[in-house]
Amino acid sequence: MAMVRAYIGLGANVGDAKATLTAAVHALAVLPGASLAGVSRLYVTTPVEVADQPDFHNAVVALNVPAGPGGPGATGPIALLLALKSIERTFGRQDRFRYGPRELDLDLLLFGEERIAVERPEEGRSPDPAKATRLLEVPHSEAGRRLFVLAPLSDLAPDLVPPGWTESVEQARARQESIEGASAVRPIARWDSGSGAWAGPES
Ligand code: PH2
Ligand code: MG
Ligand code: MG
Repeated sequence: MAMVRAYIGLGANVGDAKATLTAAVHALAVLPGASLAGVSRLYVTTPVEVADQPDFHNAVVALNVPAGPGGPGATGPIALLLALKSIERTFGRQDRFRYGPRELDLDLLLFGEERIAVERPEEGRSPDPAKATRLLEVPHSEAGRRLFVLAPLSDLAPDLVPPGWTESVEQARARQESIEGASAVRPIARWDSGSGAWAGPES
């Protein structure tokens, strides 16, 4: 089976975010056919879009997954998206307003070299009608403008030029850092693959 490298953005700011993201890494690693290819540092980040909410914990995971095809028993990007939504629900994700606090957010950032813009399948939609019909876009439409995505992604793939981008991840990170300021994302721990956890000064 052909494999593809996917990158998934992880975020949380409700409950024990570090414990949640650690458990989410393990949930991703055991998805059918998937294998863990890398875990970024763990960051504490200043909230964007909606400023009046607790700081987030953010990270990025690299996952090798079956390339496809779709259809029943599917693999591929839509199947992965649905698996991410299912993990979010398992971790008690409540539906709140867009950009608001969340127990766990798993965003499909990149799926190999694929550029995708499709309607979300029924099961992947939000019950909120305002966002239910939003397209699934890969690369994630906002990834290039968010330091909380670019910094951890650059830990794993600094030289990668995602499909449709005109710069590398590290170039985008540096540009976005000059806009948001370096203090917007604070690395607090490195992933230790031996123990399967982030190990940092405070842990
Ligand atoms: N997610 C959002 C909105 N704002 N801010 C930070 N720092 N980190 C996030 O993961 C985040 C956010 C909606 O997905
Ligand atoms: Mg998100
Ligand atoms: Mg999301």
